[in-house]
Amino acid sequence: MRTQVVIIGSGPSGLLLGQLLAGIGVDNVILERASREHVLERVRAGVLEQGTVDLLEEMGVGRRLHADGLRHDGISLAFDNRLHRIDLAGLTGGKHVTIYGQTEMTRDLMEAREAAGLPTVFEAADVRPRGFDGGAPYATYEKDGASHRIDCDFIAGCDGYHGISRRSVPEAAIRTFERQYPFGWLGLLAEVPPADRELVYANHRSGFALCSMRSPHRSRYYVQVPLDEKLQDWSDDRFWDELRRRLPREIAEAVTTGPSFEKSLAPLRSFVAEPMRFGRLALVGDAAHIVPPTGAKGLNLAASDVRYLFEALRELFLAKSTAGIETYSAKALSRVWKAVRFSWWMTTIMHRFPDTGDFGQRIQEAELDYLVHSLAASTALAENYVGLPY
Ligand code: FAS
Ligand code: PHB
Repeated sequence: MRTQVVIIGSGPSGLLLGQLLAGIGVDNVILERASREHVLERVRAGVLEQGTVDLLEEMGVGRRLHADGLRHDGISLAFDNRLHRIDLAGLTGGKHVTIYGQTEMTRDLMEAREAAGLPTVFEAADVRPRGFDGGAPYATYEKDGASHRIDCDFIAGCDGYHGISRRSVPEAAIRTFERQYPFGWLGLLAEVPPADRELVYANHRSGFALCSMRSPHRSRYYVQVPLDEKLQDWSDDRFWDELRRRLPREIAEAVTTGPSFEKSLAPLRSFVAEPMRFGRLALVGDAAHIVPPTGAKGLNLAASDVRYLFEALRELFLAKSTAGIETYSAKALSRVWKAVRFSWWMTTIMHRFPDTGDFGQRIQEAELDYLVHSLAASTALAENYVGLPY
């Protein structure tokens, strides 16, 4: 079999890229390790930058997003039992974010791909990108007891942090940068109305908490937990008590509790692999970088990588020029590192670190006090949160 681009992974990166390439007549096949159902049931991100929304609209996949997405012009930071609103729109000349679950976005993209009759191989086992350091890349995989090969002109590694693409690059050709945080996030989804109109990020002596949402009837909450925490030790009641303990009274009293229908534990790390291209293989999204979800950047960074790689591949296939793919990595990394910095910074000021000490605690309190009372500091937070320009 032959195609122009093999895409490894059917998450947001792979689906966004596949849809854009098909739109300019570039054939592509997605090879996905998991089943269609498994990909669709994963609960992850919830905040879309305007650039990500624009991308979905450009590819004609914005109908449900417009109907169900919630426009948010601000967020609140909570500490010392007080709430401080950051006026995102007012501080950025009207920019905002849209609340729309990654699960819904993945469904929209998958249904659009299927409606266009574009091929995705689900439950493709042992996918391997090969020959990408030369001019004849191809991918192999196992399916239904048979081995398969797809020859192509380019391979997009959209297979996430645990994928095969980054691990297929010779160790000497890649450099990684990592910071692991000494805590994780325990997340819960419940069919209850949100505690506030907008998101609330709370810094409390017991730890960080986040009040988010998916719709006016579905709430998404997180609490910071130690790394060795066990999901089975967290009943719903324990979660609700701990969440409310960490919130200012006015928000805690507004929390509607109810049975959770999803609970998950995620470790937090910052990770970047450089470069993001190796011959005819490019790394995209979580395959190349991971950010702590505090700044709501992971999914949005995947979308900006896709935008850069799509422009590069359009040049390659339509203008027969390799200039775009040669600059893809530098362009993408410039924006990646700014988002990695912001996510690291927001994580350090909003979480309790075990080794902070008294001095560190006072510094964090001064940072927060300065942040919410300085126009310059609030503007810096706002312009990063809504998304820096591409
Ligand atoms: P993904 O990991 O989403 O997709 C990779 C795909 O490749 C998957 O479908 C996987 O099955 C497939 N795959 C993996 N290995 C393969 C192989 N060998 N062969 C074939 N296919 C393979 N971001 C935010 O902005 N806000 C959040 O709140 C947030 N919460 C998160 C919570 C969790 C638990 C996790 C893990 C991530 C979270 N993220 C969040 C980040 C997340 O949204 C990612 O940024 C986003 O999914 C990136 O999309 P992809 O790059 O497509 O990677
Ligand atoms: C979410 O709703 O899942 C969410 C929102 C904001 C974040 C992280 C996660 O910073």
